[in-house]
Amino acid sequence: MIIKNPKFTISAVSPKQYPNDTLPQVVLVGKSNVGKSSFINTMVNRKKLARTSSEPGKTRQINFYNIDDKFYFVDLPGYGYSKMSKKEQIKVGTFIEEYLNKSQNISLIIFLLDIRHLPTENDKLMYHYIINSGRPCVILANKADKIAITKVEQTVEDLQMELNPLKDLSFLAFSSERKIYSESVWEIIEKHILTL
Ligand SMILES: Nc1nc2c(ncn2[C@@H]2O[C@H](COP(=O)(O)OP(=O)(O)OP(=O)(O)O)[C@@H](O)[C@H]2O)c(=O)[nH]1
Ligand SMILES: [Mg+2]
Repeated sequence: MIIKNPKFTISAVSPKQYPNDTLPQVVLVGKSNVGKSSFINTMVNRKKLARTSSEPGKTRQINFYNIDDKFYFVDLPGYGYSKMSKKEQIKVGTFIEEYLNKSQNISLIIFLLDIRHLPTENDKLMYHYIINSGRPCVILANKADKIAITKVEQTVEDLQMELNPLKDLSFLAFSSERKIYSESVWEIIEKHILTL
């Protein structure tokens, strides 16, 4: 295991520039407030590396975090934040699309859903975009701490039936509050960054 060491060396790359190296990029996508920035903080054991907020729309730019010179976590803004002006929503949408279309080094897309809610129309658009792009993807049903632990497995399965009835993608529960889920996600990340 190469990255289960909690003492990462982490640096943030200027959000306006895509890194021009060939390190693999592990990118977080999902609607606003679903927990993308918190996911990064949890995985690297830092409370305030990626900025989070209980208000949707916290992340407005693309942030790259260099993890030990092994790979980047890429924190994207969320989509579907209705309080954002139309102009800003379009700007954010363009950011996301441009990055996903142009980056040559994406080794894994981590797509976050909220375990408590059925996928939104925007989630479905994102799902189809990812499938059509052919990029590797894992889907996490986040905020699993918000439902009874006995219901987690069935709920994840229900979400998968809704979005991916062919079951050709991995669906896993996740929670930034509960460490128990991060182990299997690290395994998936490692597998993908090693095979790029
Ligand atoms: N209970 C619980 N709360 C969570 C979890 N993950 C994130 N949150 C909370 O959800 C809120 C939004 O989290 P962020 O990480 O800022 O969400 P984001 O997807 O980065 O949001 P944008 O930057 O707006 O796209 C914060 O109040 C977090 O503390 C989780 O697993 N469980
Ligand atoms: Mg964020």
